[in-house]
Amino acid sequence: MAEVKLHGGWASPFSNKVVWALKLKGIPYEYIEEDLYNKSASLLKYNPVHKMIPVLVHGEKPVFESMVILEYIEEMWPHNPSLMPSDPYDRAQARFWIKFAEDKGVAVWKMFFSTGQDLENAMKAALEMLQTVEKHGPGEKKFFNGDDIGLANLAFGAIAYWLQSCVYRDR
Ligand SMILES: N[C@@H](CCC(=O)N[C@@H](CS)C(=O)NCC(=O)O)C(=O)O
Repeated sequence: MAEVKLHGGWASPFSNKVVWALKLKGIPYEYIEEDLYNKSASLLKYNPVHKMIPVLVHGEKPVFESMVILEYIEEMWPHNPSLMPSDPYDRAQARFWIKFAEDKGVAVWKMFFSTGQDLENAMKAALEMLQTVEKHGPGEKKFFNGDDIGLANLAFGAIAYWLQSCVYRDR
């Protein structure tokens, strides 16, 4: 198997999503912790467009954008376990919730960096997002994919990662 490397950052939920997918599938990889104030030459070489983590390098081929990386991992190593349902309708549902997490999860991040009315708005949006998942999400199912963990869970896992960090805000 071509060598797999991940340029990431411990605090980044985007980076952790990729770590979780690689671990779930048991794919061996080399992890390179990036200092975002002093990015490595490799990171700048592999992600010249956004210069951001995470970047997965498979062989010498870089893949960036966390959800694009997760889809790449799923397509490259589809088994052990599969992280997308096999049924096309269920796949569409999973993709909907992934997009929802991507679009709405940012409200949680905004709670870190805003004050006053902006903070109020971010808190309201974050609460609405969580209530929507509670009302329309997996419900009694264990995971979005039913009994099996999937990419939608990893997308929301990143939000949970932010939320646990929010606990420390202003302490
Ligand atoms: N949409 C991107 C977001 C990645 C992102 O925001 N990465 C941050 C760390 S959490 C980063 O590399 N920031 C460095 C910078 O902006 O220069 C993804 O999903 O991968």
